[in-house]
Amino acid sequence: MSLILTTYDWVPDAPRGFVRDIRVRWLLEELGRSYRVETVPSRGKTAAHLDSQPFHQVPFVRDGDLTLFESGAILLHLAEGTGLMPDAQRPQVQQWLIAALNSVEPFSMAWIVARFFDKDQAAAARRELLLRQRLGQLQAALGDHDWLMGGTFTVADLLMADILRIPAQNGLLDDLHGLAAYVERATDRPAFRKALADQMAHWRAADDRKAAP
Ligand SMILES: N[C@@H](CCC(=O)N[C@@H](CS)C(=O)NCC(=O)O)C(=O)O
Repeated sequence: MSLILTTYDWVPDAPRGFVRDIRVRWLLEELGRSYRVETVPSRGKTAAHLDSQPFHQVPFVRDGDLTLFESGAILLHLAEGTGLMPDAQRPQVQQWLIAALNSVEPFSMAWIVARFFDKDQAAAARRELLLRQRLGQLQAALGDHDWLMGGTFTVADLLMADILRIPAQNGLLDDLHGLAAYVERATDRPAFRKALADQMAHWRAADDRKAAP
């Protein structure tokens, strides 16, 4: 059965390519699962939206009778029983996926908010130091391996790499060659490229709808 992925009906330029439905699109492409996209209004948020996502955020999915929000929970659900979460490594994959969400993304988000939203240079510098420390630790943990599980790309890599995209694009991995190569390796995968192209096409179609008389 086709899965329904819900994202916003429109967003401004800056978050395009980074709205978190990209993670779900990416995994669905990796798995070769078909899906269709529905939208909720980004402005004038609705009660119906709140029924599926209690924080009025995206993404959320409907998979048969199941409605799920939180990108991490969606990824865990979809990866279950697939090669992206091999049975023998399931606890460690879950560990790394939660580390991405809980030990890396909050540091990245705190820096993003200080730098790009609050435009508070002093706070951004402090947040950047803390984020750089976390990124260095992550690179050390990755060591010489291609992926967090060693030789196998898993859903934990998908999420970790997605979280690292904004720091990478803003130069924070320039001195962390191993981690930079890791992000490049992940985002060079055809499934990521397709997911990104599809998300960008979604926003272009949204612009066209807005411009239509
Ligand atoms: N922890 C949530 C975060 C979701 C989230 O922050 N979504 C953003 C789009 S990428 C959003 O909906 N922002 C609007 C808002 O927070 O009101 C998840 O991973 O699904």
